[in-house]
Amino acid sequence: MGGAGGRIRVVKGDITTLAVDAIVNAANESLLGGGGVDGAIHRAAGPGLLAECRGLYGCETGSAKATAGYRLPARWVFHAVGPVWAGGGRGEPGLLASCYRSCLALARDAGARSVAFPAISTGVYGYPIEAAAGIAVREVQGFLGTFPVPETVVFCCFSDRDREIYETLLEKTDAP
Ligand code: AR6
Repeated sequence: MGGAGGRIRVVKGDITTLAVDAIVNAANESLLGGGGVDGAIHRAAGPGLLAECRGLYGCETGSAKATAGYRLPARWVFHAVGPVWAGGGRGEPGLLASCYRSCLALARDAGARSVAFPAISTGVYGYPIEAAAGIAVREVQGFLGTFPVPETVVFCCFSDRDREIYETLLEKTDAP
């Protein structure tokens, strides 16, 4: 679905199956695994991923660190730590935006041409999906408008409802 000159797509499915250069993980500060998309990525990538993560010594909320993809189709995993939703008054929007920018900068610096994002913070961490998707779309469009790499970004949604929210946002922000 359109956006930033056709460089943004929305899909519904399991991010671990996507044949993109990099997938983003919605991790926690320990970077040592968990549930949700984090659990799925570690299961699909195999034990090499956890071993590499142990050497990263965690990651601050609002930032991201890169590893290899191991058994995943993706060459890299960018482990982003989104904020826990606490009502919106504790800097959550800025921290979430910073996650997206950090991952996009990792993609640019690694030369990752395609990157897929899950809806960071909107599961266990409780960030309302409409607000989180708005931040995701704004940050990705801003970055793609500034840098040629990554060439394409995929928003990988886990439900039809989430997919519709992203598609509606992208239709609204599409250039006429
Ligand atoms: N592919 C794509 N999206 C997925 C998948 C998948 N395989 N599985 C879940 N989602 P969450 P968070 C969606 O809870 O809110 C972990 O324990 C899910 O439906 O995975 O950032 C970490 O270790 C939701 O839309 O991440 C942290 O402790 C989105 O991914 C904590 O959860 C994010 O949900 C992070 O919480």
